[in-house]
Amino acid sequence: MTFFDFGEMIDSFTEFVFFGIPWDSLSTLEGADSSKAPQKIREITKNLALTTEMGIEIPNLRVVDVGDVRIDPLNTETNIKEISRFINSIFKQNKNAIPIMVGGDHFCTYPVIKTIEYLIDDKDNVGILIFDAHLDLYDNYDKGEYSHATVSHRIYDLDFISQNNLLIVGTRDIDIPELDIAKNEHISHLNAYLLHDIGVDSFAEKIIEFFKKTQINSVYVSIDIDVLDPSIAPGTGYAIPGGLSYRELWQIFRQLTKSISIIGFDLVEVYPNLDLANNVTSNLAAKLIIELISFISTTK
Ligand SMILES: [Mn+2]
Repeated sequence: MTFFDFGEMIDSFTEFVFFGIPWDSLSTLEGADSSKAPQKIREITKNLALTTEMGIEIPNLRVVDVGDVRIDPLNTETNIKEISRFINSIFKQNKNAIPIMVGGDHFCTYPVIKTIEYLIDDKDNVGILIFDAHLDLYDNYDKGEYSHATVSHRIYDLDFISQNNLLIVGTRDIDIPELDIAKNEHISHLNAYLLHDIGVDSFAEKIIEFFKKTQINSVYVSIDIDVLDPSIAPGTGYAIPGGLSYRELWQIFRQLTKSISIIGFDLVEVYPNLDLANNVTSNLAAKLIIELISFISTTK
């Protein structure tokens, strides 16, 4: 029994559907493997207590774990199709389900958002909020147009995405070509240092204001674990100093869910083989997921 499978199968009462994408082929790191993260993060929940920080009983949250998408490490196009088929089948069983994906490298986010684009009715009111140390805005990287370093650019290229509904938060490791793209296209990002300048409540307010000013009431959230400080999340590919604390991200989630509805989210870039022996990063990931589920559930 893990945190994510207290429901047996998807039915009309299911609120959240949890699944893994064990796909790590489009990372630029050698010798690090995020494909083991979905299973690791499930396992780690067996050691955690059964209430959230606010005292919500986790077994009462209506989450169903439907397993992992079947991945062919060598075939990007096949995987994109398979991910789409997998998500379509979730929505066929319950069209109001909130999908929760655990990667895999950050590229896994792209096929999820691309599929959701076709499944939501009211695209004009939906935005994308990415938590990441990086912009991931390269148009091409060494593996071509599909890479974990190009994922934000591919998302930006989707028809329903523009500079008005895409926000990247927690950035602090930006390359010159990416910064040029962000400037030329007017893509907004909130650097991590700003949080320390203005405090977490104002920082969360800035995120909410960004979406509210274009009448966006629903967002899909993508969390690259490297948005957090590597001192608390060492099991990731690029350990960039100056990241958010667990408490800061938790507080942002708490504030955000009071004003904006979250239609799906993912957590990517956990590399269990780079983690410490006590699995601190997977533990953090499991905790963030369950706390965010409970914030979404109690504000609906
Ligand atoms: Mn990143």
